Amino acid sequence: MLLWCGAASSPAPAQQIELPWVTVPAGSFRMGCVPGDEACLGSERPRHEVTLSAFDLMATEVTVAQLTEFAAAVGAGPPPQPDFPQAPDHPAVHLTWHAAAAFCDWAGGRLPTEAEWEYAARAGHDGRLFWWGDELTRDYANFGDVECCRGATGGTDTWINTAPVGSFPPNDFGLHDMTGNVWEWVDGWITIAYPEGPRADPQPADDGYLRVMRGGSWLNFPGVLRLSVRLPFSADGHTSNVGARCARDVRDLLVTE
Ligand SMILES: [Ca+2]
Ligand SMILES: [Ca+2]
Repeated sequence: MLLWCGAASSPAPAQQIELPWVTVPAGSFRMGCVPGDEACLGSERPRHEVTLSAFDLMATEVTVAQLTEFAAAVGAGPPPQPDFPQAPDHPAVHLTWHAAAAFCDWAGGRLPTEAEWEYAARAGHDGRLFWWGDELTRDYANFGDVECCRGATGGTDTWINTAPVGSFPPNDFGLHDMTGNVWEWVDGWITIAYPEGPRADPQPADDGYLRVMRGGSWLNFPGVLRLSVRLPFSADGHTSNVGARCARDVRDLLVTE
């Protein structure tokens, strides 16, 4: 099956799998580089107002255990392994965009839009480089050495490679590892810049050349861990620091009188 190395159609209908869904509340935020961010790139501009409806997002990255269950259910064969050991509660890696999208589809969800991802990652803290403040710290995230590109440890971060998901405190929406551990695929394609002006529930570009990953990883130096960073990457690319997290539309609430 081509699932692990290239494009594949949705392999099976949605299955019953227990995923740690969190409902992200509706709200507005400022998307893009925060003021004073000297590392800001053109693709992160202009900073603009975005209003979003509520949606569900996984509290953690997709795990090795979850991906293994998916692979077995759809007969995809074992997922690619990195060259370091991973326990079942570590984040799945070596996911192509297509494999990530197929997993989320199978699980009854979808990949988050970039706006959903950044809104969820900021968790109500506009104007900061990270949800907890402006300083990247190993008390909140698993990331790499200051010199590109190798893993590093310190403080709460005792992992050279991937850490078990949820090893660090959640943000104020209850989401773990939005910064660091593994990059996370989002829906849509990279653009050279954001459109001007406020937007409501923006849908991603539906055509393009490269897909987008967000959040940085265990391998990356601090500059690319900033919440506004958009990393372009081939949809067929897969490396040992690329994973995913699924979103889904909020289920209709049962209304009672
Ligand atoms: Ca580390
Ligand atoms: Ca992550």
